[in-house]
Amino acid sequence: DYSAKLSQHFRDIRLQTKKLAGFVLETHTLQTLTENPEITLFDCKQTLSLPGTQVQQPGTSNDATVKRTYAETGNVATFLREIFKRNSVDNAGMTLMSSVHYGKKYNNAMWNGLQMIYGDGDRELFIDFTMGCDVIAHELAHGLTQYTLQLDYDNEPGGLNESMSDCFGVMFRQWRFKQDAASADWLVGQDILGETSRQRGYTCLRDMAQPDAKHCLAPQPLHYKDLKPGMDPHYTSGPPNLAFCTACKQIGGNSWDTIGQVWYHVLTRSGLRPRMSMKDFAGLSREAAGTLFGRESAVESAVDAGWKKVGL
Ligand code: ASN
Ligand code: ZN
Repeated sequence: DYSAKLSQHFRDIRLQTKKLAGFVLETHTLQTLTENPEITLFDCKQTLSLPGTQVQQPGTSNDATVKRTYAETGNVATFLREIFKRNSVDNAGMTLMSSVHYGKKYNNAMWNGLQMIYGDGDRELFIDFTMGCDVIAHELAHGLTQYTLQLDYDNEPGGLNESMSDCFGVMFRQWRFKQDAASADWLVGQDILGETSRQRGYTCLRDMAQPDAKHCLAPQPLHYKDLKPGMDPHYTSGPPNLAFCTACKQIGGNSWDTIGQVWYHVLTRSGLRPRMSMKDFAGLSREAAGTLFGRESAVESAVDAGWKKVGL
């Protein structure tokens, strides 16, 4: 059954990824990357039981949430394939599975190690979480991290894990709406705030350009030195989010063609590094920028400036 399948999955995941790494390397040049992976949709019908009832033909469903989630998940798969030459989150064509209408007025969305899960929101704090295409990409990016660095979900690796999801989430939204890094808003979760949140002056969940701003429902610290052990990963992702955003804005143009490629390189070419520190990531991204764009290139100095801004 589902929960047995899930715990088995967690037991096997590191081993699986090691095997997968070999498989992916061998087959990499054979992959045509012309097609997206299969995308499946399940309806929890306001219950907490997973995965729920599978929806046939989700692309033409009368349920706007189902239809939107199917389409947006496909767009994220296209983004991964076209921009990063990646075949689904595991780079081996894994089916992307989503459950919508999870629970009653459920105020969250998540990746549980196997699939995406979306609540409808209580309409006060949040609305339907599938309304945010950056939210959808954020959850899928947790899958991406799971099949690459496998960052733990505490302290510095946890902050990096959350930051990866915000970076790829926002990058996806910018790609989707063809926005320039220099003029984009860098808000996370701007499309999922409820009426009460808006009335109280909040405009987003997080702001990667100003992580500590008053308009953030979940404000974050700006500097690495402000991080302490035991803090929530959604809080400690502030400094790496600001580093990424600063670097992207300094270069301008398509975030996904420049700094995004650097971040992806570190994420996918550093092996399994569950305990990676922020300092490690900063060093590896400076190196990757030099490798991909040249030593003393504009991209390398932008990455350097980003990390310096947050004290790394
Ligand atoms: N929406 C949250 C996230 O994806 C759920 C969680 O706390 N893990 O980060
Ligand atoms: Zn997350």
